[in-house]
Amino acid sequence: MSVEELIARERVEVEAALDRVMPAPQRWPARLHEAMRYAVMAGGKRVRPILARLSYAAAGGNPAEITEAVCGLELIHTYSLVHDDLPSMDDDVLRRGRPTVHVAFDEATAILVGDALLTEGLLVLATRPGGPEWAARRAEAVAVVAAAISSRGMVGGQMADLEATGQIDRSTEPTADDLERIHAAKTGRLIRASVELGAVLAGVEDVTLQSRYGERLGLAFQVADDVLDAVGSVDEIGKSPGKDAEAGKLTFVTLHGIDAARRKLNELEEELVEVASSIEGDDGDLAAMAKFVTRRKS
Ligand code: GRG
Repeated sequence: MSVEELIARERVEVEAALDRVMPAPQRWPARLHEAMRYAVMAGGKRVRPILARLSYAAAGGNPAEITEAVCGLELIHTYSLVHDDLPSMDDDVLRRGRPTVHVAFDEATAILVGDALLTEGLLVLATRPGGPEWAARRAEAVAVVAAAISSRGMVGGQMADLEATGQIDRSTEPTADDLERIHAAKTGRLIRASVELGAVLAGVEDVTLQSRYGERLGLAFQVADDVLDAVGSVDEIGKSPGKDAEAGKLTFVTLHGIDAARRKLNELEEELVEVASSIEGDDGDLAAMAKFVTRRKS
């Protein structure tokens, strides 16, 4: 099976589970639930829940057991996108190929959609899979994901990114090291946590290799995003391209140039394929995902 077929099959499973775990759109207050669905059911790549399922399968589990639980990652990821698009942050009008939530609804609703998706995501992780035999793994799962999105992880990375861009007062000029640290926190931590989550839910005690794979994949994901912002079209990426350079943003491309960014992606791909091959039980799907991320066009 090609990686495209693998992802297409995975996405069907994840999207059906997302539909089951999300509150019904007509449920009170309907505006909020409609807007949450508008944000989530908009054709994202579903990379994070897919990674968690593949990592669970690599550890010997049947991924169907955890599909609803790992939808928590997608709800949390979507919250971060909705808030990132707000006028006070990136001020984006397009996401996943359609108007952002604050444009399609309004800003207050978009803030509440983000808040509600974050909460719902953690609730999903705290309650699924159901049953007392999963209690310890659920608790560990919530801890892994909450740490990843905390002020020391994703939210902290977003803060540092706003400072580095100069959108918020900064005292010193950002360096290449600052950039790697921001990428690792803002984008990398949730991707790393997704790979760790699959292993934690499968009862793996030492997740060092999964952490390494997730950490390098997170960096590759961000470098690929920087390349796409520089050379992608609106049809390919579903959002406005060229925004990084326009905003004077520090990215891998604005700092090192497009050729260095492409070289970095090749190096990361080689490293990822090697780490994936040493993750016990992996049948090549994690290596295929690494290639998908480093070569992605959307
Ligand atoms: C606002 C708390 C808060 C955090 C925002 C992740 C993030 C932090 C902002 C997103 C900004 C951004 C465009 C980062 C680049 C990498 C990235 C996370 C891209 C979007 O994720 P994809 O490509 O999107 O997985 P889809 O739509 O496929 O789910």
